[in-house]
Amino acid sequence: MKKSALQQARATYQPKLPVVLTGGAVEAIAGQPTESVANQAEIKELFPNTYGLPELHFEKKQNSTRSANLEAKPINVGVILSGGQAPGGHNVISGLFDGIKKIHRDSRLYGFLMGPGGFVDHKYIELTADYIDQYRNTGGFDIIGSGRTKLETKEQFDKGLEILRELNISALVIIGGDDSNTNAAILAEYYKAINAGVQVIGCPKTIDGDLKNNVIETSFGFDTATKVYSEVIGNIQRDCNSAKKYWHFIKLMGRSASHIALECALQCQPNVCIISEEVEEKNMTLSEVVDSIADVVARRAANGDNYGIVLIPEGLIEFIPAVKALIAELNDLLAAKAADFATVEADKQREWVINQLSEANAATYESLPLGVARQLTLDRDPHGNVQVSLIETEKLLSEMVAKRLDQMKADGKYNGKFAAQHHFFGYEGRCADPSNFDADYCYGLGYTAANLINAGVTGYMASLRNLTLPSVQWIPGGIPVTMMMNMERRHGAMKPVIQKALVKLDAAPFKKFASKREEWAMNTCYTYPGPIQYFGPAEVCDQPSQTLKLENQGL
Ligand code: FBP
Repeated sequence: MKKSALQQARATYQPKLPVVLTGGAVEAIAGQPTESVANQAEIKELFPNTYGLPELHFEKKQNSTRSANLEAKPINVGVILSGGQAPGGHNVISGLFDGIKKIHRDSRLYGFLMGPGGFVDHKYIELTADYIDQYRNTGGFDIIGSGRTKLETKEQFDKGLEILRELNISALVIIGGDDSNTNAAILAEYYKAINAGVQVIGCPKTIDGDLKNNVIETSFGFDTATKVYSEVIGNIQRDCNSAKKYWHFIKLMGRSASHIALECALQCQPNVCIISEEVEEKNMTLSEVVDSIADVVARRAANGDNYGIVLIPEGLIEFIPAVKALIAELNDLLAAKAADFATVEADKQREWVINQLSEANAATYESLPLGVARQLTLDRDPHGNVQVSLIETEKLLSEMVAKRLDQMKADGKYNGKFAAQHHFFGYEGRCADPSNFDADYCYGLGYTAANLINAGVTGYMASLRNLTLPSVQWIPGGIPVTMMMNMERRHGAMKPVIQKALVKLDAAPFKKFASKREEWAMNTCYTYPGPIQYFGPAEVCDQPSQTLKLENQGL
């Protein structure tokens, strides 16, 4: 395989491990027993074997001797990449590999191919040192591939156990987002209940940044993806400020939460950034969102500025309260009547849906542009989510803004020119070579997962804390997954799931944005973050995201 000059240079990068994990053996120190974030009684009943476990952190083993290490036994470990790609997955796997090899040089690592499906179908490869070396510090999940098969049934768990037994695997590491880690916890509980002798450990992955809480500071991939988007947004801002003739409507990935849009806004200072969580909190309608953008366009036009930048989170549509209520009813309806719906001819589906819905939701459904309404009834992903990345919200909003401006012009309230360009940034950020932050974070997560396995625990997520300090000072540990869970409605029934972290309107990142947005709307205050730098001074190369800095260190 031909390698670019950067690939070759990057291959030699040695991720910086927390100092605790370097040198001799470590021991897991247990904190207090934990409780789930909500619905404690229900979660406890569903997870009798893995509920209430203590948080763990690692410390260097006192008086660790070489003979203690010699007592260690080789461990065979399986690893799965689950869900959407996120920069750094390859480093989790290389950290895991190096970690289990350090525990015992005869330990072996097997990668299940194309996500959880490979586990169920017994498709795997052994990950050897030579193979892993080709992937160190690279983006992508192509080392073993990823997939969105949902691991949820007893049959799948039992089928997976067959291959684990065949390969003598005693621990499985699932690298995934909130849904995949929820399933990892269910699998851990099941294997523990049947005494299968298999530990299950999760790792927090998703560019969306919505798998985080008091104990998991961020998911990996968010840092790199937002840096890639911010580079390109910055470039568009410069183009925009040079030609001064377009309004750019930029949709950014993030299926549900608006963390990506908010982070890019903090990095780039655009004229408008919509935050879905605020739209929901203020109970805004779609037309009020449009009005808010048209208002900025008109006020800038009054100053002679017929150009600007609007950032739109891809999950927006689901946060407009009326649309949210509609989607909730559609989810239940399509789950309950999937067979009936499948028999309805394509041109009759709209009418069928309208007839089944309650009056209020039917009215919302009818008011949506045809393409958007149709998208809401199409197949969910295997976790039951509407595939919002397929809804062209950036075009929908700019068309509605153009109409609104026409009205305003007719009313004498706007006298400018409006020409729009549309962009969607999502996939281009998911497989970038990990930033130094993500390279270190991911390698450390994999290494921590190896130590959790060595500590004999199950139902834990690998964690690194103190992430705004230099990576050598990060604190490795493990968090019981049940601690992050609550009950939510999925596919028409209440299920235990990891609570998704949405943008908090009372937290520092949003407050900083809110305090600046009027200035950014009217003045042109664009910043240009430029491309990710892999080599050079730490203040350029090793900076964590603005979100993390603001969350950990405040305004
Ligand atoms: P994960 O939650 O699995 O990490 O995926 C997040 C994401 O990148 C979203 O931002 C986006 O909406 C979705 O995946 C796209 O999914 P797909 O890759 O299946 O098109």
